[in-house]
Amino acid sequence: MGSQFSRRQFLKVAGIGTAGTLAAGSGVLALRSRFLSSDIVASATSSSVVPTFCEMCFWKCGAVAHVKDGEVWKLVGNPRDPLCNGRLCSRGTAGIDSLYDPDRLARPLLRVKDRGQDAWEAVTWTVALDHIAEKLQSVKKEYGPEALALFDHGCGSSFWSNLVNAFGSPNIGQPSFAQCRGPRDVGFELTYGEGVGSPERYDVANAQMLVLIGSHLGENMHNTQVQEFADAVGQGAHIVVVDPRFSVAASKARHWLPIKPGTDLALLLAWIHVLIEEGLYDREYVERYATGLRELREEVQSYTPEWAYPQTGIEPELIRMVAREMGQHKPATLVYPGRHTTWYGDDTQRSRAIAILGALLGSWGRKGGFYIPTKAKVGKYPVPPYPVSTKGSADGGGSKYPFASEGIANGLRDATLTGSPYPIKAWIVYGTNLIQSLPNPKETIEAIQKLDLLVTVDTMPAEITGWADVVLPECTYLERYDELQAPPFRTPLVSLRQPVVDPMYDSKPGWWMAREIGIRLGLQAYFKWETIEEYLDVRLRAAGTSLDELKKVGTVTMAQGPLYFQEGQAVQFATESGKIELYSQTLKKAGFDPVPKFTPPDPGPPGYFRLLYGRSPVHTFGRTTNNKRLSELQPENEVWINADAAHDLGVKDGEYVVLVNQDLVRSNPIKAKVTQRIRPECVYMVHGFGHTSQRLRQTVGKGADDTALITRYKVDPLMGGTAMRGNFVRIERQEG
Ligand SMILES: Nc1nc2c(c(=O)[nH]1)N[C@H]1C(S)=C(S)[C@@H](COP(=O)(O)OP(=O)(O)OC[C@H]3O[C@@H](n4cnc5c(=O)[nH]c(N)nc54)[C@H](O)[C@@H]3O)O[C@H]1N2
Ligand SMILES: Nc1nc2c(c(=O)[nH]1)N[C@H]1C(S)=C(S)[C@@H](COP(=O)(O)OP(=O)(O)OC[C@H]3O[C@@H](n4cnc5c(=O)[nH]c(N)nc54)[C@H](O)[C@@H]3O)O[C@H]1N2
Ligand code: SF4
Ligand SMILES: [Mo]
Repeated sequence: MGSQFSRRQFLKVAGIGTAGTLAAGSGVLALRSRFLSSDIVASATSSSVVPTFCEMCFWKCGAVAHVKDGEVWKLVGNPRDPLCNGRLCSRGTAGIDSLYDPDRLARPLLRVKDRGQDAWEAVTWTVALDHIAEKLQSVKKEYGPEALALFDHGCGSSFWSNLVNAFGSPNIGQPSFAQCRGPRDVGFELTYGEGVGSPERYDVANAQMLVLIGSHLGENMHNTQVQEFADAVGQGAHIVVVDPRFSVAASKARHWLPIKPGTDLALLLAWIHVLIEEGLYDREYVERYATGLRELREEVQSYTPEWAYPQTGIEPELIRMVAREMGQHKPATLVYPGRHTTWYGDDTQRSRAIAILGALLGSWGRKGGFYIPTKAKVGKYPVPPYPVSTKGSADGGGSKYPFASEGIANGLRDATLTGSPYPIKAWIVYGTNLIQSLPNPKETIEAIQKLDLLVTVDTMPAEITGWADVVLPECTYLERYDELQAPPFRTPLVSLRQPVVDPMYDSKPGWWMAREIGIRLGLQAYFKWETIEEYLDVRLRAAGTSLDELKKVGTVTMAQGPLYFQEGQAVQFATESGKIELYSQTLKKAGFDPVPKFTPPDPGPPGYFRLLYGRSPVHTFGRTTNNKRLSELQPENEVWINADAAHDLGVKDGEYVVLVNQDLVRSNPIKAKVTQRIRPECVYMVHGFGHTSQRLRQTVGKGADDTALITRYKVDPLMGGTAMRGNFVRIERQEG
């Protein structure tokens, strides 16, 4: 894995301008060889080389910090860590500028005026934490413990969920579920009895054919996946990209299928049809492991490539050709399920169609498809059982949205707004900027106005902190211990985050805050550890390592389990039937389509363009746009407009335009990128710009915010996810 891979390929696939990026990572290779020969990594206190792991995005690559006179001057990849193979992306190396960002939150703040007005009093930690504990007690007394909700994202979440569960509330939601990977996970759970995990069990490195449905690998920069993608490209893998936009990935592909937005399910159903009708599926595999082929076949009978053509705009011959190629390369054909899948409202069903295709191709549990991951056996620190809520969760999971397998952040927002099924009166928001991550920010603000308490824990003055009653400044990932990182992966691993330098200003680690609040609420039994070192060491010893060892090496890997099914191996799937469910009785019983059905998307008003959004390789959402180095690489986003459409409007490449959505919300001026590389009925922009927080001085006002334009969203009836690609904008030229 990663062996064929060169940095040049990485940059090519990453599709980023070379000048700045090379500067950001130029030391990587030289340093890597030095590491491998000497293999000396010393501890935080005694030396200037300290291993930890990255938090510039959620891949959590092992990083090594070089410190001189108490200052971090270089971050590189930890060669021991299989999540990065010794290489960080440009965001990872730029972590230094997040540590030294002059706009960081420095001390605890209490609001002194109305919510949303930028008026604060700096207070001591004791005052802030006492205030929070008092408020939480009074909320509990009046409304019950369930009136507290947690919104969270990132590595330190577990300390906060421990606090909220111990308090007696089941209400926890992460935008990384119902605004992100939720539909995919649920679609796969319904089909295989389990999801694809994170990092995903995609065997990209060994895929002979890779079909990307939207997923813009190379712009979406999850490290090892992009490395493997570069390898696969280098080894001549057959790449197919389905995207209304000619993405970086599309530029590496044999076929680019410029699909009409929102019609992927029609294409997937046609592929299923061809695989079955032409007998291209893996008969033996399907017979052994799957159930429901006959019913599936009946359901997809009419979904011919000719039927799919007017829906998708993809020629029937091409649909057939790709299906046959899939059949040729099976089981090493990876129809890639993506990650951000909350698109059009039929998202769980679209993901299920991808799961069904994978089963027909025999790729689950097979080389070049979906490998079997293993997790390091890190122990749990013992806590007493959590109180069980008689009210159940307020987010609609398990009831209104029967198949949600994690908390639904927008469901908690709805409950706060409506008081139904019961009132929610306090929010703790840890490491998520809800104003930019939940659609229709107006609703988020209205919900906040119903609260008795909003606590935000952040490193930066993100928009959400501006609405808080109490702002708690967390020190950055380079200044703290944190939760251990032991994800299911090809090679089981465990990584340690440890302080590289002391916390700046009056900032503190999140684990410390959660514990301090817990103690004030009488919940010390749930935070029994005296020190964080003890907490970590107890857990690491269960995995056969120790805090001392990890402080030196950062990442430890364990023995790999079997990656693929053995020939003819019996497998019990965690579905109702114990088999892969091509036709889902579970869905049928619950009143949903047992095989996905296609509904054409709403075309939008005339004169309007469908608003699409995605990632920049050098930014993570809106959380890095204030980072000096990354902001220099990309200070603002641009809007991709089809050249013919732009010509009709008289819009020139590079000119600033304003986007006005169907509900008359206007964007900041945004630079037009006039190009043939996007279909004419849509426009595209990178998410995470157009910040409104005046305290984010590097980035405020630069570029436009897609979230503000996403005033409408459909909710996935199976799991509650918010589909965000049903908004339309017209393009207004600027005077002068
Ligand atoms: N650099 C960087 N990398 C990241 C992140 C980041 O912030 N920065 N975030 C990470 C996270 S949390 C996630 S979830 C992932 C998200 O990354 P992905 O899962 O790859 O995101 P998508 O939304 O699937 O991909 C956006 C692409 O979908 C295309 N698209 C839009 N509409 C349609 C359609 O109707 N059909 C098809 N076929 N394509 C369409 C767009 O043109 C765009 O190319 O990225 C991860 N990686
Ligand atoms: N319109 C639109 N909405 C989207 C998306 C989109 O593409 N478009 N993408 C969706 C997806 S895929 C996802 S995963 C979600 C992600 O959405 P979020 O979970 O909101 O993720 P971020 O935008 O990374 O927000 C991170 C917040 O954490 C703060 N932070 C950074 N480091 C730390 C730290 O060490 N400690 C603490 N306490 N805080 C820290 C940052 O300052 C920022 O305020 O958004 C979803 N929402
Ligand atoms: S992919 Fe980049 S930003 Fe994400 S954890 Fe790895 S190095 Fe950090
Ligand atoms: Mo995501």
